[in-house]
Amino acid sequence: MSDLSNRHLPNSLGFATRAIHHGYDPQAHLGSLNPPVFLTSTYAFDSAAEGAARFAGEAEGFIYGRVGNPTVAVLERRLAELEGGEAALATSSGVGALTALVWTLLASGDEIVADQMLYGCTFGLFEHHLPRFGIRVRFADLTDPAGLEAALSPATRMVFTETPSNPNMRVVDIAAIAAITRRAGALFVVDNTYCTPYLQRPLELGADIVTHSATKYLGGHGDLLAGAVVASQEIIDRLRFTGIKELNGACISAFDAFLILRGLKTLTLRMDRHSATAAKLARDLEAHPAVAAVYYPGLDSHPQHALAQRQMRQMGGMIALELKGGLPAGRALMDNVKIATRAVSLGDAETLIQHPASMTHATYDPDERARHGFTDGLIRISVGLEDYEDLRGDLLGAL
Ligand code: 3LM
Repeated sequence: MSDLSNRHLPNSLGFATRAIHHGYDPQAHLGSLNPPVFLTSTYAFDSAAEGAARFAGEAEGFIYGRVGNPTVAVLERRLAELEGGEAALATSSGVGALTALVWTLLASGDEIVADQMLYGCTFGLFEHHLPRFGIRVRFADLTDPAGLEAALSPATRMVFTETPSNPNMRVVDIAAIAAITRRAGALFVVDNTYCTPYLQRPLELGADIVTHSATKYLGGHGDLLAGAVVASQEIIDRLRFTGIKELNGACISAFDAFLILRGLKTLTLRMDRHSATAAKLARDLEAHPAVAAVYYPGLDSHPQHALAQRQMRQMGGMIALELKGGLPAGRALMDNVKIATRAVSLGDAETLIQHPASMTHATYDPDERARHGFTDGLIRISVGLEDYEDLRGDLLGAL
């Protein structure tokens, strides 16, 4: 989908400049600094023949809101540019992006190899639901490339990882996994929600597809749900004209696209601040006598610290920790905080604290939690944009 307001900036320009300007020309919209929100479900055709040509892909132009919208198109151009991909598709949620992907690109008999630790509903989709459609998911430790080699089969069509993983911050070597996946003739998908393209660009490291929950840092304000896929034009066309159009219908609203474009203007500032505050808090928490372990890639104690420093611009705003008192102590910590908010989701201005085993990752039963390697006592913090000293006082005081 394209329209007249496209403005291509040379990619020699910096990330922040492109996050603010790419893909929108105010002069094509009466000088409006911000993209107009096109609140329309459908589009008028000049003639019957022209409408037919648009449907056939032979003429430019929008046809129906489920497959495209001018405001959404600005967001898609901008996300593609920032991830270094050819094209992007915005969706109604992160899960909507994932189902568009698997319904469109896979068929019964195909296999996915996924890292052993995934966001709870991604795990639920993969482990509990895809088998009903004849798609098998093999889980492997993708922090070790040998783990992938062992799990590949002739039926492997897709390799999937988050890095860092939600919730326990495992870091996967994108370039190493991409090379093996390519040799196997499969597609490598990286969920880049935790990093955003400002901190990490998987496509530049050899991944084929990037997915996002744009609900998180891309939107940045906890006021919308959205997702995105960035990939080649060929894959995005298939996702748009099959995945969203005929399979899951998970199209984003123009208003939510507008809000994400607004969020992107401050993405670099926010990520700088989330990362700087989280790095300091991770160190403070690790030094506290009540804390058994802190999982944060910026810490020397993190098993993939050196890889994270190579692969990520900064270490991001997510921290996981375990207390010496286990789950009861974790619950007490959650109940004692006054500034941090007890809530799931992440990437908001507000610091959010939650208990994965009973909340975001309750889709893993106790056996699955043990098999996939995360503990009942784990607590996750999405470090917000509040003053560091206030957060430090809140969290250490609550401990
Ligand atoms: C959460 N995560 O609190 P939506 N990929 C990743 C994610 O973290 C998420 C999605 C995809 C959380 C949501 S839990 C009930 C709340 C790495 C979401 C899915 O469909 O936009 O929520 O994205 O960890």
